[in-house]
Amino acid sequence: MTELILALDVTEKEKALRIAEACAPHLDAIKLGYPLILSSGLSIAGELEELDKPLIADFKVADIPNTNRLIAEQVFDAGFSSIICHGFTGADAIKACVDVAADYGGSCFVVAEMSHPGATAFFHGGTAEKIAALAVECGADGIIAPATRPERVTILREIVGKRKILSPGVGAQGGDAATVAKLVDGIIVGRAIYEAKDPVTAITEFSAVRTA
Ligand code: O7M
Repeated sequence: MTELILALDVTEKEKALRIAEACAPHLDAIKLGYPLILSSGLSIAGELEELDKPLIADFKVADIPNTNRLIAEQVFDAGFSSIICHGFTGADAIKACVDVAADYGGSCFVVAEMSHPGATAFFHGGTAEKIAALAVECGADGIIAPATRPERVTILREIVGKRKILSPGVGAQGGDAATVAKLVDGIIVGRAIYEAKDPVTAITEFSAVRTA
């Protein structure tokens, strides 16, 4: 079974709440990031809590350990159950997020490799592999790896073993849901759902991965 995570990058609060509520029965978690939180405020997390779905904070935290800790505390205090941080900042910075997540009984995921074309400039050549290994070493719950490059996901799986892989890049970025779902623990889908004429019909199609 693969989880279906909705990337709710909708900058209009009422629309975001409407889509989240309508799609909730078909998803396993909702990922919120800068687009929605900068437009609606962190309190949107509290408003989504009544849907009773795990909320993932995608701030791709990438600072010194103390600042990472302060950010992570705000995130979990706001009601999120997971935080996503970057890994290139090193073990101590990752650990700061992992430790706060553990204090709150939450999870921490580390970006190992990104999905867009330009990501290859810095993530390839061994860097993504190193970040994935560091994520394991730091006790992170899993990594983020690109649905646009299933062959890379397979390589990173070798490194992280049973830790979770969450994978964005399905749909709008060209990744194929069924192919990637076989390799990962969760697929992250945004525009292909929230920009669809009927988001519920769209998410229902993706939700096949939850039972496959
Ligand atoms: O399906 P999309 O392309 O509309 O949205 C994908 C979401 O995943 C969107 O919220 C991106 O910010 C995010 N994402 C990527 O697309 N690629 C990455 O490499 C990493 C992420 C991500 O979620 O990082 C945690």
